Amino acid sequence: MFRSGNEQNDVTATNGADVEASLSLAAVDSGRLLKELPREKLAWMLQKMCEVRYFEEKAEELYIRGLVHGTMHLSIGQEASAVGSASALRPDDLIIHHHRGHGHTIAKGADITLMMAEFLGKEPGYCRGRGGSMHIADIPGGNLGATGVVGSGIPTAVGIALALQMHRSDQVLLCFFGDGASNLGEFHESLNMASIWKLPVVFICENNQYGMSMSVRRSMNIEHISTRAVSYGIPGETVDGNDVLAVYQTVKAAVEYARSGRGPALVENVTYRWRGHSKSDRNLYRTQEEIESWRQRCPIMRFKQMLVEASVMDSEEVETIDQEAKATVDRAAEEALTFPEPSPENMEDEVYAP
Ligand SMILES: Cc1ncc(C[n+]2csc(CCOP(=O)(O)OP(=O)(O)O)c2C)c(N)n1
Ligand SMILES: [Mg+2]
Repeated sequence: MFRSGNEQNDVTATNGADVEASLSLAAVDSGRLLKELPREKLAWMLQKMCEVRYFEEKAEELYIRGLVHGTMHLSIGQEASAVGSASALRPDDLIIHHHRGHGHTIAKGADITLMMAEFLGKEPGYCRGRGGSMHIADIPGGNLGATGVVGSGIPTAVGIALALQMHRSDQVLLCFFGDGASNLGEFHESLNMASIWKLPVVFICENNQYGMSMSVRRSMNIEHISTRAVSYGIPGETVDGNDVLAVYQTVKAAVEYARSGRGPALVENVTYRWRGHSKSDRNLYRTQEEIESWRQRCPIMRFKQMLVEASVMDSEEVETIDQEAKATVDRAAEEALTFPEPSPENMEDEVYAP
C-alpha cells in the first residue's frame, strides 16, 4: 500500500459530500481485521471511542454549567480517526496533536481523571491546570501536546522526528492536524524537509470538511488532500476516517514504512465534526441535512455493528463496554471537580513568557 515517490499516482478517495460513493480507497479489508486482530484490541478500540464521545459530551455539560474557562473544540463524530490512528502505534511511539485534541489524548492512553482535571483548570491536571482543553500534554505517555496556533505542530513534528533520527531511535511520531492547516506554508515546507531527510513521522490530516466556517470545497481545488504527498515524493493515502479499522490498517502501513527508515507518509482521514467549530459557532455555513447525513455514519455505531455482525461480541458485550466508558468518564468528572485550583501564589509556576 505504501510506496515511495512517483509510483503512487493512483491515490484515490474523497473529501466531499458523497462519501460512501467516492471512498474507493486503498484496499481495506475490515473482514480480515475483524478475524485477525485480538478481541482485546478490538474491545480497546471500541472502549476508547466511547470514552472520547462521553468525555466530550461531559465537557459540553460542564461548559454549560459555567465550570470551564475559555472555549473548547469538540471532535464528536471524529472518534475513529483518533483511535484508529493511535492504535497503530507502539506504546513508546509519540504523538503531537492540535486544538481539537481530546480524542488523540484519550487514544494515546491518557488517564481520564487527570485529563478532566486539566480541562477544568485544576492543579492535579496534566499541565497543573495551566493548559486547559487545548494544551493537554502527557509527556511520559508519549503525548507531546498541542498549541492553539493552527499548523504549528507540523514543523515541530519535523524537529522531533529529526531528534528521533539523530538518536537512532526506532520510535515513530504521528502528527495530527486539520484540512485547514494543510493550506498553510509550513505544511508544505515541513513535508518537504521530512521527505528529504526521510524522517520517521506520519502526517495525519483529519479532513473534517471545514476550517472554522470555510468548506474544503471552497478552500482548495483538489479532491484529495493526500495527493499533496506527490509533490514531496512521499506516499499519500486517503481513507474513510469514520471506519476505525480502515484508519488502523492505513496508518499501521504508514507507521511501518516510517519505522523502517523509508521516511514520512501523509494519511488523510475523511471525517466530519458534528458540533460547531468551537463554542461560539452558530453553524450558519452548513445545513442540518448535511450534519444529519454524517450522523448516520457515526463511527461508533458502525464499529458496534461490525463487531456484532462478525460475531466478535454480542450486542450485550458491546453495550457493556459502552456503559463502562460512560462510568469512567462520569467518575473522572466527579473526582476532578473536587480537586483544588492553582492558588494565586503558585499560579505562575511553570508558565513560560519570554
Ligand atoms: C495561525 C492561526 N490562524 C488562525 C487561527 C484561528 N483558527 C483556529 S482553528 C481554525 C481552523 C482550523 O481548521 P482545521 O485545520 O481544518 O482544523 P479543525 O478545526 O477543522 O479541526 C482557525 C482558522 C489560529 N488559531 N491560528
Ligand atoms: Mg477542519
